[in-house]
Amino acid sequence: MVIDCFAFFKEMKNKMYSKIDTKIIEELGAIVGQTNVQTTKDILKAYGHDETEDFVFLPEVVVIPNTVGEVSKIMRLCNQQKIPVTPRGAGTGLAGGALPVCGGILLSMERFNKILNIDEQNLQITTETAVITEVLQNAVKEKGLYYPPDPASKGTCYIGGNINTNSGGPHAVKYGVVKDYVLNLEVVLPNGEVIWTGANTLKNSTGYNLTQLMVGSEGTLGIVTKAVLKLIPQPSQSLLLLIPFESPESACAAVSAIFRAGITPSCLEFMERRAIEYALVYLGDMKMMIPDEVQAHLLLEVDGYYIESLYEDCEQIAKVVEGFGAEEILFADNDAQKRELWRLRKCVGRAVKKGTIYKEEDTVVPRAELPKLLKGVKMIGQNYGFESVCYGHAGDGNLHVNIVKGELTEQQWNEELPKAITEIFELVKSLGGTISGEHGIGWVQRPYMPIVFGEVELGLMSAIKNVFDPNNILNPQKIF
Ligand code: 2HG
Ligand code: ZN
Repeated sequence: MVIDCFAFFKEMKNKMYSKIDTKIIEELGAIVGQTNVQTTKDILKAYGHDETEDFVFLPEVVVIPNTVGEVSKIMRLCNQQKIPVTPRGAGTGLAGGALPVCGGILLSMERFNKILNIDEQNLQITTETAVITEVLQNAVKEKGLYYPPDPASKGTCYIGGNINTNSGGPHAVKYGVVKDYVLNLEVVLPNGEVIWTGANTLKNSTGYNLTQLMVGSEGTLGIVTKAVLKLIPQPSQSLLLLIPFESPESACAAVSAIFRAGITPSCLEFMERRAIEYALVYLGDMKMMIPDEVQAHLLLEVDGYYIESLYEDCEQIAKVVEGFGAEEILFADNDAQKRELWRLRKCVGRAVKKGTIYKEEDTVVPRAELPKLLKGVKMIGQNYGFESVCYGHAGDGNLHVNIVKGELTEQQWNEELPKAITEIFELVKSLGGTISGEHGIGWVQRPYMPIVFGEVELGLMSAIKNVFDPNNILNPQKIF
């Protein structure tokens, strides 16, 4: 679905924003070099989407800067001329955060791709923000160090995008999410000012925390150009278990019991049967016999330094899950088996989306509420007649719900489904949860923010946006 711009945005744009004319194009070329200013339709389309459904919004121009000074000059120009700017990393976002919904400039950060320093004494890394997450992880692993946050898209996503959505991934359950590793950020503000938000310290109680305010701000408060991140020592051992259950709800109930037994897995993922079935079809080269009675699996990893204690943990876990009807546990104790199981888990999102019209929800609740959440999602699906495929980071209480259009009519999909999603989010809220655990709000989840925030809270967020970006030129129409 190629949307040049909704009529509403066009009308609003005419009111609020200036059109980009040849003079502006020349000024941009003078800043970044004419070859880094692109206006051909194929380029505009290539940069006009991320991984959110099939949305494509055409920017008026794609600009690819190479230095913080260039970003600063571009923002100063756009702030003066009231031109909207959408910053984009690798475009792996799942909530439309990088969609240029108001046209204007699509600012691609792809050339900010250098690791600047790995400080082995202080266990810190200073990096530009278009470094691929897995590239950064491998660079520090060579020095025996570990940067744990590992979104499923870690092989393509940029660290800058992870910072802007406060990403998580399977290892967050033991090691925390991106915000737990961000110490200091170099940021270009909408008016072109360049700031550093914090200090390269593990502790910091110095005024308001501008660093944490930037983390998760989805490119709406400033453009992150450099980051100083905390590292930890790399664990040397890990074991991976695939635990089958007859009942998805029992699998979810076992999750909090494992923690109450005193075990903190390094990963604890849930996959209902349909999720694995989609993944096996998508991969095509993996054989896995799932007995008919098995309707869900937990994929559980324990890691550390002493293999014996990991085997003891696994014995304890086996006892706990047995009480929830777990069947025979698969032990993956060699790297090849581990790689295969992670390959299966990490492709679920892509597998469900391939060839289906879908909507993706990133629900998160207190861990022990997962069984009620899952039951509620399935009931709402029955009421509205849609298939949902549920999987995700059960250890964090973070359940990804991929809703598949299937046989629904256009009318049901466009008018009834938002009501169903509202019911899912109201259930999440009633369980003490919220509407995004790691994917962010971006463009697609905006309508649901009032379910979890009142006018005062949303008013505070808008006021903060207004302090940073009074002309509303940076990533407009996101979050609110
Ligand atoms: C995951 O945990 C990702 O697999 C979702 O957060 C991936 O939807 C996707 O593509
Ligand atoms: Zn996820």
